[in-house]
Amino acid sequence: FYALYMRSSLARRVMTLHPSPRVLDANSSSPAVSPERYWGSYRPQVYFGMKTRSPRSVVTGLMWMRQFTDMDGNLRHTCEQGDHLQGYGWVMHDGVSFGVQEIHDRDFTLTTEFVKRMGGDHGGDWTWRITAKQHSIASSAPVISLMFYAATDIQGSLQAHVEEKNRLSSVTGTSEELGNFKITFGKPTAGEGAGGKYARYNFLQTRSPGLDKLTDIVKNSLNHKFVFSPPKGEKRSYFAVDSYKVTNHQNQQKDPKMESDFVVHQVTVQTPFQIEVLFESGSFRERPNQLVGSVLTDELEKRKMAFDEKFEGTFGLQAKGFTSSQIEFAKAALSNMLGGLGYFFGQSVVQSVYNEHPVLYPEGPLFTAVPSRSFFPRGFLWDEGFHQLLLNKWDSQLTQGVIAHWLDLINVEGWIPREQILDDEARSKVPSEFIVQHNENANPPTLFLALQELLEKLDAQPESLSSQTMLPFLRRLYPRLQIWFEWFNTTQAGPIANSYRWRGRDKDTNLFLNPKTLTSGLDDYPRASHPSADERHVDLYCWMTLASGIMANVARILGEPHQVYENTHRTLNNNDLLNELHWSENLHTFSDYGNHTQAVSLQQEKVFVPPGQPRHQFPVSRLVRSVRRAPKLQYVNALGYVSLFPFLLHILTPDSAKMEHILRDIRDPERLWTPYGLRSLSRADPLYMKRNTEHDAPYWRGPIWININYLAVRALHHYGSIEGPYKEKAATLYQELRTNLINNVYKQYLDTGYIWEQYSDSTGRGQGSHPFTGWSALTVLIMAEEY
Ligand code: 6A9
Repeated sequence: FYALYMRSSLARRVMTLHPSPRVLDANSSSPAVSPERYWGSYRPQVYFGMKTRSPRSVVTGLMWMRQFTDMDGNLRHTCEQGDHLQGYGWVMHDGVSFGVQEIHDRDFTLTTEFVKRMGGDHGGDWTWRITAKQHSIASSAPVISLMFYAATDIQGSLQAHVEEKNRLSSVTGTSEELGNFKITFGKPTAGEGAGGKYARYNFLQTRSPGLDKLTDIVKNSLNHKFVFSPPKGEKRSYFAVDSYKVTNHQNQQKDPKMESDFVVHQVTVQTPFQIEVLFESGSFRERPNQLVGSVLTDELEKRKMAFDEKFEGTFGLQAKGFTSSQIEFAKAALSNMLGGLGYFFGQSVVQSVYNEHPVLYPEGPLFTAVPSRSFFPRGFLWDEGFHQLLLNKWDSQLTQGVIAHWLDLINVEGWIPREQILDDEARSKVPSEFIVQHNENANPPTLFLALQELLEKLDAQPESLSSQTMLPFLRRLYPRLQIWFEWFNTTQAGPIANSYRWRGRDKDTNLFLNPKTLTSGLDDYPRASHPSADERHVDLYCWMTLASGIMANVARILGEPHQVYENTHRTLNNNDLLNELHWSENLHTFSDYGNHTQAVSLQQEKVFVPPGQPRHQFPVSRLVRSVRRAPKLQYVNALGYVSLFPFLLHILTPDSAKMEHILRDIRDPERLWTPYGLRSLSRADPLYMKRNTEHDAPYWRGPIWININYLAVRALHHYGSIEGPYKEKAATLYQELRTNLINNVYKQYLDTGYIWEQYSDSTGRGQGSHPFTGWSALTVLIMAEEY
């Protein structure tokens, strides 16, 4: 019985939150405490939508489709690479009160703007303005249907108000957190001040089983029977929302979610046109006027000017002589990260060795930026530390809020799930095998980089507003930081004193050229060929060196005992220990250590599928790993990002003779140097640009990643400005690498309309998911030379 009891209590630990008081009060996101940040574009996964920072918020959004085209399925809603848009994203966004986005569809551009206005007790009002223009005057102007919608998510209700047959003029509604509100749909005009336009209207009012189903509901309701018949134009039938039948199946289940209201207002009109949608909060009683038309235009102008001013004040790109086009690019990069902030609420699916099956983590909110609105519109732990390096320059309060949300997700063990897949919308984008998060798995604690920035700001501007909130913030954060640090320090400890090892490497070694280490963030970067408990990883060693140093600083600032952290930091920061554990004298580089052989390759192999499975009588061919020479304990011969970590995180002393090798490898085109930035793995490495499996293309085995390049430029700047024998060399490389990175990311943006997940080391071309305005947006900091 005792054993059983122990087992079940151990099994609960993974899903038990840490008991220390939360950093964020329960009402910290409420409209009473934080009205300015209540409404926002916190739905990064849709092209245009808003919600409030509250659980199960009422959401609003936009879908659109072009009429009279052969193109089937051109309904746009969630950001999808498959839509093949020529580019989309925020060109201005202040993270709080307004944003301007441009969406370039095939032959027209939609500009989506929003402006908020404070008043009342529920986060105030806002207005949207959608402006549509065709690309080329040569062809006939496209007819477009905009579908504005509002949807509840289990709680709250919506009522549609229809006038003139099919035109939905407004939606009124009420919900727990918003009280009463009204959404009014303006009629399309040819532009501000211009007259009305011929338009057709349709609407849909139905129930939805969940926010992840909205696209399907609209698709299934489309009917081609409606006629578009402008005064002087051709009569043509067009697609519109009509009716959506709740299926019996759904009815029988009595799904509480079927209580959710979903209302769609469709306007079909020819470009050019402009439409406004006005949200008014019931508790906002004394508004001077409505936020529409010229009032809206004036308000937008004011916000744009304020944005431009703050941007220049923060990053100084004009003063540095960048062209206006380069500055536009940088504004778009920042704005996209701000516009990519999401508010997610729900539960992770987690598992420990004590759980036979995955279990649900407690429900909770996460306010976070996301790496990519199309492909990964959710929170990733180590990405977030990089995001906050940029966002902190713009708005430290925001950074504090985001860090607080992440640390409030920590469990009693001190573990934070790496990838946050919290609600149905998020889950709908992830294959099931990737959903479960395991509690032995880490991810680099980059939030310490962000904290380092915050501490520097506290030091430099002790009087600023953010510094005033900093001490209480740090005080509440501290117990959680302690247990987080402790979790790394114990669960990721290495085989010998003061060494560290990433857990959670791929287990099935004969299927991969090199078993992956997803937890390190560098996925397929080559590590020891045979994962074992004998491994030690140099990047993790360096992360722990950084983390212990920041822990010591925070403890000191708070007047808490800091000796233990300081000792750890002093030990790890000692270059003798670093060299002893990780310098390979043969290879002249810092390196992982483990059970390793270089003599591996993927070979075609004919295998018979076991009897009983389909096709078992036929041999199938698959790739398996062949190992030509047995592995042995040794340094892992790979030269690339991992080798650079002692330099990247400023652990090397400026007079270290290792600097010589590092700077040489960096500048060597046969190794890491390219005209577009530093490649992730040396060109001379045996695994350079090698696939890991049939289906796994090289990822961190050559391509250029901006997060690590940011750290590299930052390190060159650091070593180039402190005394030491390599000062000059570092300063020269700094200029070169900085220029290459800026030029390429900017050029690719001009060429393709996007900022990308990574860049080809042979052509500089953007590749992988896009838009990727997570860490690739750090280019702004490289331009601004803010490190
Ligand atoms: C797969 C597929 C629609 C991989 O930027 C997020 C992470 C980084 O943290 C990590 O360092 N990316 C990098 O190596 C993307 C990870 C995406 C995993 C989800 C699901 C979705 O298909």
